[in-house]
Amino acid sequence: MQKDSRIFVAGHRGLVGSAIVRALGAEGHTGVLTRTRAQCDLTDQAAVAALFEAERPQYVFLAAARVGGIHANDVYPAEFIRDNLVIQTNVIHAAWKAGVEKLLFLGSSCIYPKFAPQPLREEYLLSGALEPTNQWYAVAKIAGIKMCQAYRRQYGFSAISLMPTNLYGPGDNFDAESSHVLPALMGRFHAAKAAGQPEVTVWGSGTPRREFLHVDDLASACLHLMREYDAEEIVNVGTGQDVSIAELAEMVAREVGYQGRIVFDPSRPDGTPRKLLDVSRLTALGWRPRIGLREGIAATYRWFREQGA
Ligand code: GFB
Repeated sequence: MQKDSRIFVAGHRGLVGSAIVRALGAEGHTGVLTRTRAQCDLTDQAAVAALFEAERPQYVFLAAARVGGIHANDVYPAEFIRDNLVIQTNVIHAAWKAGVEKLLFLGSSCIYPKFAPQPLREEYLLSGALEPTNQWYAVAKIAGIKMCQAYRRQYGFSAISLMPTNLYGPGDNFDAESSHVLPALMGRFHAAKAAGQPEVTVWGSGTPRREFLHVDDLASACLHLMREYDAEEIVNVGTGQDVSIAELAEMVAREVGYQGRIVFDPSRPDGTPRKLLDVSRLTALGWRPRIGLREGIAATYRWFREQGA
């Protein structure tokens, strides 16, 4: 990527896309191209084809997706499978047809089998059954990986796929029901502190373990691999360290300054017991995360309060 390359970031208003745009800007890229949904609906095949024909981007970061936490995945299965399949199919195909030099597709650590050995190595893909709550999203993401590999094999298209672990950071969705755990708990502890509530409920048993990566680190990994990596194998992107949900809740409560009780609601699903990525392939490619979880939570809470919460 040259500083003046034409670079399309699909999904630039989301957590990941906005971080990629920030990272490109910070590195002095002047040819960043974005479109809001009103300007180009990525589920509209003809609109996507027309955009690529008109703008002829050279590089594409495919960060547009329907995403959400465990509850949203579970209650909107049709939207999660349909929107993701359609968006990624439209963008990957149009990018290849319009002669894009390289495309980076973002998957998710939930593509791995629910009970795969830990840490999760890239070759565990399709070696077992998926976690039921997010199988719809996972199947769509797996189709995206396979599409990138198929277009590389048949057409020589430089499409690479990264599998990020659970992400968080500025620009996240803090809605109580549809969000991921970290912003959900941040919002809940913040509101409970303000209201003087004696206890806060955390979904599930608190025992599942998750690995959290700050989205600015993910964006840095995306830029690095767009420059340095060009092969069909998927690449995990994470920190290689995880915490239990109970530990995460303690960390978030401490940062927010909430001193009440933390209680667990076992009627809510736990999801996958553990999702820790093996990041040796990424490390061998010369990239490491920089933002620790404690520091990242503090920065995200500062951003959250700046939004007027
Ligand atoms: O963040 P989360 O929804 O992602 O949930 P997943 C992680 C864990 O936190 C689960 C627990 O064990 C939840 O039960 N948890 C506790 C909570 N309190 C809360 C809460 O208030 N909100 C939420 N959301 N969780 C998603 C997938 O799974 O991860 C997606 O469904 C995607 O497809 C994403 O892959 C990265 O890691 O369980």
